[in-house]
Amino acid sequence: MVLDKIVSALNNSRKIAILPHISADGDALGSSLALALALAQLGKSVKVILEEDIPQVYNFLPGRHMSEVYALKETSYDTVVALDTGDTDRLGKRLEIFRCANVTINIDHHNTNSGFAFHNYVSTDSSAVGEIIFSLVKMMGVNPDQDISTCLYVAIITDTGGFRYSNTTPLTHRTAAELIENGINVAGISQLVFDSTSYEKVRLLGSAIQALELLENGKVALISLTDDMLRSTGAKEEECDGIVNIGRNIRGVEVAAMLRQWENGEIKVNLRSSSKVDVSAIASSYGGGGHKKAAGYITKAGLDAAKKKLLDDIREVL
Ligand SMILES: [Mn+2]
Repeated sequence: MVLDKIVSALNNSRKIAILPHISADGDALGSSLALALALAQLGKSVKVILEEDIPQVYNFLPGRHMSEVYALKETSYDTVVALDTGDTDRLGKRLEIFRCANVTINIDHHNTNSGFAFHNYVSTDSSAVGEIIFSLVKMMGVNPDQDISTCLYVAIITDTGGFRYSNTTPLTHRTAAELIENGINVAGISQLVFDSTSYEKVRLLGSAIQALELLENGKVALISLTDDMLRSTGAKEEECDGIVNIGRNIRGVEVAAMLRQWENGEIKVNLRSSSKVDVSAIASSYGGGGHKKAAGYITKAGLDAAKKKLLDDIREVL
């Protein structure tokens, strides 16, 4: 089985790099830090290498001292593990580290995963990569302590929206139950992850709601976030995270989209589906990817053109 091979590959490595995807979210970060903490217990030299700083909301995660932002310094690792990463584009500049490793491992749950490593374990039934890492850590012979459990719990609650999304399974709850048995602070973690917002983000939410367009007889909700909106509210880029859900939560909406125009002109598109529409198929047609109900892509088209093309794509599948 692939996971057994991954365990022996990790056992045979001395120096390991763990790479979560760019714009790392709770699952990518929590899984990466949990695996790093477990490997450190086995005496491995291990680092989590990030594309950007850890978003403020995750600044409480245990094991964050084992992470650093990639600075093109070091590329020599025996083994590199990509987590929650659908394809090599999602590694950004760190693709260099990946390319230079002797052994490469890809552990993921996106149905669009391209199988880009030597060892590929892609479990689309897993709610979060954190759920996979929980099994892996135990297979490695490490007992998840409170720190590892906290990281994995964050991974799972963020990818399931607090056990609300359709990816939540009996195993998700069983895993969470074991993590709680390991002594984590459920209320404390939930508050930090879900119920703690900066004033600037609240202001950004206000302008996002103002900008929301309801189209196709209320079946499509679209939000465009401009630099101007970020500047005037003082919100940070990372605080755009989750804003797409405002549209998705409107009764009758089947597909919600958030278009975020970056300074370099590129547009990041986040898609959510609350119906049978498979948004990962739309994202894949632009070279992006994700899950059936949550996906994304980046396009170089202008904002108006990107919007028009996306609406055409959605209309076709509605
Ligand atoms: Mn994930």
